[in-house]
Amino acid sequence: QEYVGIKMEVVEWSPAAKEAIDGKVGGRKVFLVPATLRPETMYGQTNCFVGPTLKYGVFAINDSEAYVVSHRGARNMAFQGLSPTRGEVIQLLEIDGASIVGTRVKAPLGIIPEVYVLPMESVKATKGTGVVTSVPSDSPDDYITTQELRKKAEYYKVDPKWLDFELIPVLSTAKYGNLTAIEVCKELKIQSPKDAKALADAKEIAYKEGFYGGTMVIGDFAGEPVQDAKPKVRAQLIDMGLAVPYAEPEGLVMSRSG
Ligand code: ZZB
Repeated sequence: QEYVGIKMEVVEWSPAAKEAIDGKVGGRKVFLVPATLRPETMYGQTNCFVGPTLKYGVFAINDSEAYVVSHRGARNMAFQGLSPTRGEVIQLLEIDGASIVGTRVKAPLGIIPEVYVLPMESVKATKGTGVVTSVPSDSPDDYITTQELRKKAEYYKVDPKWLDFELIPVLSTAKYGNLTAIEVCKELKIQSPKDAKALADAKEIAYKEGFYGGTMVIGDFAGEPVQDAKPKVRAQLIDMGLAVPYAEPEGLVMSRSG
């Protein structure tokens, strides 16, 4: 799978992360790096997600930058030019997902320029980098999870102010209008992140409708079909140094080597 890794630069660490990281990154800029297949939706980022029970590492990419990703993500990156020595990772420290929550990061191309890191229990350690950027206008998982966090902020240990945002229309489709995720969740009557099966269906529907039937309503390619805008936004992000190409090895290779 050809993802893009979005470089979400840390602006302010949560107190727990600050304590863990202090003195260990050697002056490097640190980025959370979610893998996405939907670069054209980056205008609508409202937050970032990590798995609260997952382990992450802060990995040196070179002398000036470090990325927060899963160990698996870092290992893949090390074979794609994203490490000082090919195939070798340099982990500066390990950190729990739960401690990263509350960190403030930049959202490249985002209408909301800085967003918070929030917990999402369904983040898979076995996919991408284990970090996810959230676009609740177009991703049913992101929409339902942010709604759930709002309802039970105390339980999830999140400050309601981290969720103080509105959805941003990014693309419009004839069938669902310009907030596809809300409409698809309504249609499938999805109430909770625990409706995993329905959410998987919703993702499929939202993805297809957006890609084949969507028109951009924001950004440099407003008015263009999503299919045309997607590679252009991707290239723009990479050219601006705001993202890096990130490929996921397929099937056999990964299942054999872990
Ligand atoms: C931003 C975004 C905007 C995404 C959207 C989707 C949508 P796929 O097709 O199943 O591979 N993702 C990435 N890594 C993980 C992970 N470890 N655990 C859970 N979710 C993850 O899905 C790729 C998408 O799943 C990625 O693209 C990422 O969210 C999420 F409007 O990034 B996406 C209808 C989907 N819309």
